[in-house]
Amino acid sequence: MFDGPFAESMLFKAQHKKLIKIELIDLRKFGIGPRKTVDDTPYGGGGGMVLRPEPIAAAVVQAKQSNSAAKVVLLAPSGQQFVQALASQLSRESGLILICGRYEGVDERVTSLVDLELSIGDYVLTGGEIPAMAVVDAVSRLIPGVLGGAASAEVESFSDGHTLEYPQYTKPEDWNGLKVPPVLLSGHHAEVAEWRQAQALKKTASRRAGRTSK
Ligand code: 21W
Repeated sequence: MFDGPFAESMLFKAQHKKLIKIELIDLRKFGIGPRKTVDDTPYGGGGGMVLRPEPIAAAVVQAKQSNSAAKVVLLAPSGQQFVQALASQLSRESGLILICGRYEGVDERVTSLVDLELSIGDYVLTGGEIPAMAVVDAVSRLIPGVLGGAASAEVESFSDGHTLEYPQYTKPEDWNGLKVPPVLLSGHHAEVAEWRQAQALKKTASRRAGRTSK
């Protein structure tokens, strides 16, 4: 599941430049018994399977051998919502150990190994893998050198994650009668900057104020 996204341009280049290092650990390797069991039915009944604590604990021990200072993060639907400010904090850590739950979740005692529980939003996914990829992507792009020049400038001006982006335009100037705002063609940098700021604030107010239309 991780091979595709992590082999894609930005993260691939970042790994190649040794700005980030991604190691994958398959829990099955720490499975119990000849069947390499990693999950079982929940005590007290109910449906589904729950990940046992021992394989996860053994995997965390192995992961800590690469970096004993790494923060242990459990991706869980009940976790704290992952927002830009957290991405920024995590980008300053020396390493992260991301635990992805599957099935119906993980044994609660796993939380004794965990520094932080994160959710990427209030919707139900089938596992923590996609959330883990989202965390890796959002955190990696904040590590100096991961993004190219123009994009890293954008990181700085929108790092709060609260103000939405201003609208962007490229060629053609007139597309089916829809025209590029003249200020953007004017060459007046200060006016462009002012317009963008105003547009960003307008968009933020209309889209993040709980309205259903603009
Ligand atoms: C979905 C795990 C549902 C557990 C009684 C008590 C990680 C996720 C996930 C998943 C349950 C994130 C239960 C946003 C997500 C994740 C798989 C519910 C069943 N029954 N962020 N508990 N959305 N999802 N547990 O789904 O692991 S971060």
